[in-house]
Amino acid sequence: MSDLKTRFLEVYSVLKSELLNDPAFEFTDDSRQWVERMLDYNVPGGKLNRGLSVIDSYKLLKEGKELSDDEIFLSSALGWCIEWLQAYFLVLDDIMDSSHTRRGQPCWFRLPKVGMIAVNDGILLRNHIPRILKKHFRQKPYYVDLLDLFNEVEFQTACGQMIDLITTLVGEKDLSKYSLPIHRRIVQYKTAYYSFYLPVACALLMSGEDLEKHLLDVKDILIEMGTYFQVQDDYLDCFGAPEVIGKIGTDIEDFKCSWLVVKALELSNEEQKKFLHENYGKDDPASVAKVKELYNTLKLQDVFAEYESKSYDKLIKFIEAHPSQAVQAVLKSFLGKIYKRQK
Ligand code: DMA
Ligand code: MG
Ligand code: MG
Ligand code: MG
Repeated sequence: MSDLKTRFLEVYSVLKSELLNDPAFEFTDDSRQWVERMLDYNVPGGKLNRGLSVIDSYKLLKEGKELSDDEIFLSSALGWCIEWLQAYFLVLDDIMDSSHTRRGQPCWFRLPKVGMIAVNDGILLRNHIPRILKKHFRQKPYYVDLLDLFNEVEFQTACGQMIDLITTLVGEKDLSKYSLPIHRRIVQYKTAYYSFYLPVACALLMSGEDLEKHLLDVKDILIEMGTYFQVQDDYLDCFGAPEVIGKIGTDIEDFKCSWLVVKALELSNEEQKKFLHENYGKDDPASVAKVKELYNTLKLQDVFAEYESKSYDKLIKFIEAHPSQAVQAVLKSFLGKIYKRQK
């Protein structure tokens, strides 16, 4: 494990222990154990790309200068706030998407002892973020901007989840309304802001930069990258190996406006469209298998491979047009981490 990742994980233990000793609540042994188990189960088990990229980005913005212990701690703490935000959204997303597994284990709400307590656990995870920020950033000149940033991005993500969910409302299942612009709008809000814009914005705030001034030209690139990232997620939902991505796909059963179904609709003849209308969004394995069969007939794996390499070229051009070398380095390192990802 890289040194930075080890340090990052140490910061998790510090933050967790502070939250478990929060003086605003009189913990009993039971309640402390519950929160500890809930955090360990839901917060640190992912790829940690979003969290680690705050430290990476901050380092690149400092143009390679060695970071002090304090700077490493603070950028890690911000990284963890993003991981906490992600854990909060995922705990609730898995309930709403009726998912079974996440990160190679049953979804939190699937544990018999947890069930719908997971809803409140999601709220708790969300409430931990301002507590971490208050403890470590209250005295910083950028504290208000930081709170505002997390609030804005949380709102955007929740709106993205809303449009993802209302697009699939039972009783209004109509595939013909699915299109690339609708898909784009959903993924921009539900994924791109919190996964791509937020880490870089955190690093910029920590470097004392004015967000308004700096982000205008980077934001579009980050949103574009986030869109590409969610298209990969949609692709892996169907074509990824569950043991590698750590989750079993549910997009077909859930009637999701996934990139794959949008592409399938674009490429289908009338007969295939009818077939798709008949089988998409049904919670039975035979219908799901039929949809996957059609995806194969339409060679969606090749269509995706082409999309992937085109997006990469487009993003690289976009990035290289940016005036700052430090910002270019941040963006390229980000892109390098997700290009052709298998999980
Ligand atoms: C999830 O989209 C978005 C958020 C904000 C959690 P998704 O349901 O496609 O994610 P996953 O495939 O990980 O369940
Ligand atoms: Mg989901
Ligand atoms: Mg979802
Ligand atoms: Mg998905």
